[in-house]
Amino acid sequence: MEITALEKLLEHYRMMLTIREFELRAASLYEAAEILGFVHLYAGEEAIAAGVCGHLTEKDYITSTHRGHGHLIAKGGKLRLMMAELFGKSTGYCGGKGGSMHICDPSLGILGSNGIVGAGFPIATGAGLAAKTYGDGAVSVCFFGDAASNRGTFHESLNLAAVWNLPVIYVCENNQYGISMNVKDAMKVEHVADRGAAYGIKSATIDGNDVIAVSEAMEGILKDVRDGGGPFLLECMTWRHRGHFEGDPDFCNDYLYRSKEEDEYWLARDPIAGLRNTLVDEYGIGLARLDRVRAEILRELDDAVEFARQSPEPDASEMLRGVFA
Ligand SMILES: Cc1ncc(C[n+]2csc(CCOP(=O)(O)OP(=O)(O)O)c2C)c(N)n1
Ligand SMILES: [Mg+2]
Repeated sequence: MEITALEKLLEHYRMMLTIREFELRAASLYEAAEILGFVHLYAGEEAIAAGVCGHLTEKDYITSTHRGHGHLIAKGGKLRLMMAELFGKSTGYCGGKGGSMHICDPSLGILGSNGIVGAGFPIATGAGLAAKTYGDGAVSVCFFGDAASNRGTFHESLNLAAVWNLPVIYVCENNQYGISMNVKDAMKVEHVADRGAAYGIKSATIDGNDVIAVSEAMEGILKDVRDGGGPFLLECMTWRHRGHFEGDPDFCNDYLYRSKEEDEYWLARDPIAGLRNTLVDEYGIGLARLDRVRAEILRELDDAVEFARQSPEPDASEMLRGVFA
């Protein structure tokens, strides 16, 4: 059955809000010390994960980053298992040994988040090589940040993907900062997408806070890549709403490295508020209906948190399992 444009937008809305509410819940649980370790939140960048993953199937691969919750949820990651992993519980995706930055689920094509910046490039490129070798029509998507494009793995991977004509889409989430460093201080070209030309890779820069723009761009790119057109570098301009990590003193209106002006400029372009306005103004969707969506999401999150709280800690005997030396 053909899915209508409105149904698609409502799906995007539900997905983006699920990610946002998951992140806000994670933030408060972190503050309450129920979640430990490093947590980097994706709030503000939801349109990219939703717009990109909305077109992928389970046989397609993604690699994610340290800011990965949104990618995983959009690719079908289970909230209960994700939350339990954040809690470090044995029922989590990695048995509680990975935490926020190492969740993976190969059965969903999620080849892993990664605490090592730029580590996803060779993994996604290898998955693209596998897909091409098997001829199974799968595509590999590599999410990465602006700062990660300064790593050698970016350049080596894009070059190989171009030379081997691999079905890989490199999706840059340009939130304009690598921790506290502005992208302008870290690279001389204006856009990460400019770097595609050096390797003979098609590229584009789009508004990463507009889920419709991301989804439309992705639709065309995916068709071309699946038809054997080779890799693509898609740069999505965006903004993280919170600090680099939970506990970053820049957050809470301290503006230690980002200015109040740029923060306000981007907060006014919140991807979820933008889509909400479109749904209400252009499609006549009532606010009550959107509120019901939110209430359902919050109930799902309550369930995930309760599941995580009730789950047992990993047994000490688990400590060395899966460790290679
Ligand atoms: C190889 C490596 N170098 C440095 C770090 C420390 N580090 C963690 S996140 C980060 C910045 C990443 O910025 P970007 O790629 O733009 O992603 P964002 O955090 O903005 O989403 C750095 C330098 C790391 N984890 N791995
Ligand atoms: Mg960045």
